[in-house]
Amino acid sequence: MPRPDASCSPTLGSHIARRLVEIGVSDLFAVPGDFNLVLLDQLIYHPGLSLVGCCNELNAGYAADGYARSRGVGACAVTFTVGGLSVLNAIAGAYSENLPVICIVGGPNSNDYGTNRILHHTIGIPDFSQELRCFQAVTCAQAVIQHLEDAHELIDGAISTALRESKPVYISVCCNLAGLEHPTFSKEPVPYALSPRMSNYQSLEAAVTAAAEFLNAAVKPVLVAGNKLKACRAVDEFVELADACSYPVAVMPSAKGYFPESHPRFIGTYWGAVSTPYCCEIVESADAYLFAGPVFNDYSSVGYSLLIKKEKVIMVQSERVTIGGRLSFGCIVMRDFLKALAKKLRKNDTSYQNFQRMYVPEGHVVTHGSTDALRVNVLFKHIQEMLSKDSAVIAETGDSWFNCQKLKLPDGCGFEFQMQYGSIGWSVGATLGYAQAAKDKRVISCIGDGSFQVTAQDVSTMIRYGQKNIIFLINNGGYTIEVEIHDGPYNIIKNWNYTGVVDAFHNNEGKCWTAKVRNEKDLIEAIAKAQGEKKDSLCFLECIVHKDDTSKELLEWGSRVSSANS
Ligand code: TPP
Repeated sequence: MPRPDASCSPTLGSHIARRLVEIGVSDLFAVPGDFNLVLLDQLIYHPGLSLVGCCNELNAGYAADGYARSRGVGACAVTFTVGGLSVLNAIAGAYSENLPVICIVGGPNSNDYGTNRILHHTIGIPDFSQELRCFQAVTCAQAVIQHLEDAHELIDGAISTALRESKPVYISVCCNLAGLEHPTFSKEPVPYALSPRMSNYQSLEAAVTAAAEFLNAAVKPVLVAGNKLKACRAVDEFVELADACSYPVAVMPSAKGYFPESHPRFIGTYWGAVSTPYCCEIVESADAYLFAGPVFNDYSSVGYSLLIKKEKVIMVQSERVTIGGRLSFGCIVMRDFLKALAKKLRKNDTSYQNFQRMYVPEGHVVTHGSTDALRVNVLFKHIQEMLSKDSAVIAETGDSWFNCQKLKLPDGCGFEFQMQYGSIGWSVGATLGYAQAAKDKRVISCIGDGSFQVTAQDVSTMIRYGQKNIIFLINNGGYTIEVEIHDGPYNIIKNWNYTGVVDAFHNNEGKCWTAKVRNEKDLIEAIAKAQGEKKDSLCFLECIVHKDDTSKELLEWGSRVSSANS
């Protein structure tokens, strides 16, 4: 395959590559197709950009999502319509999770636009806009590059919108243009900068004064972190605020990992009836609470059963602050607000002292003999012991949500799950992408058997690229989370020989080790091996548990979500 010549002037494709590298992308998750081949040549010619070839586009999209969670931005490249519609679900997930993912599609020849030709890979009608129309619903900006003259502007516009909005964008590049030069893709580095978001000063001052008055008058105030904190780049400012006011601090489930769990005032996850013990009581009995970047959906609100009163709440959203359900201030950047508020709050220890006075028992997992059938809580007790600043946990939709939520994260340990979108199979691609971005961490993924069956293939990509993730495949024989919401015969799945599947992917190329774990003894041995002799291999541990072995939180949550659905 001829590569572009180094002496060549930059092309449309190499301009995109340069921009990706400038914003922090060094791995591109891709599946080739005839509409994107020349584009891929141009992209991977850049020495700073490596191609990670995926088994399918859905996983390439999930990988870009996982990558963006660690690096702040991710990218994938697919081919027209067959690739585009396959990656769509992952891009919708990235939208729901506020992740800037640059989705690049190799599109039709620019000379075919405006004709009534019928192209392959379409549904057989002379309309090339079908893919674009689908992406309009799940991206914050779309650029269809049909001319070289405006390509520079459209590409830069789309990429900067993705970063500003923290949402995915769609860039379609006509296949005949990808390798062409244009003076705007100049060789000289043209600085690429984003204009920062700014608060309206008067609005900010008024909001901070009103919020400080509200909180300083409270006896038992608390702070709660929501999942938009990260997309709003306000995680550090939230911690600063917590240090300044000394209130107890909780996180909503999707914000786990955004606040140091070793912090003396951390009280756990606020998730209504399935919160960390005593956390719900502390939050809901407070006389004032500040939520920073929350999303209250049916899942995070446990079927809309939270007891939050709007008169008591300060709601801080990305550009708006609402106090007590009556005062609402716009044009305020969350980060600016939290930073300014930290300077105005008086320290208030009462609320935290109340919490400390309560007896908060540490749960102790009962072990039942090391050769008895493995129990889920025994499994997670051992996963807990594996965690350090050098690990990151990826939790798939299912009972893993609840079991992983209860893990105590050491400082620096990553934690990711896809709670807003909850598309099963996400974690396989996300693990691939996260591990590619965070080479300093060993990724520990907890994946149910049902979810794994959706996207399993890309474990082979992890092996191909030398990743050393540890995957706990939890084989409980079915869709247990669905069982707890509403049961039926459809929740039972075909049992696979999961280690056999991964051994087949391995095929003696690369480093991979698999084991079946049936009891605590097997588990202890397998973890020791994964962390010792096999520390440089991808380790896949199929943990076989009883089909009804679930967390108590799933039982509670399932019945509440189920009644909200009926
Ligand atoms: N299809 C997609 C793409 N996403 C979904 N969330 C669902 C269907 C519905 N769904 C949610 S969880 C789930 C299903 C089918 C089952 C997950 O089962 P498993 O991965 O085995 O985890 P477990 O509940 O057993 O812990």
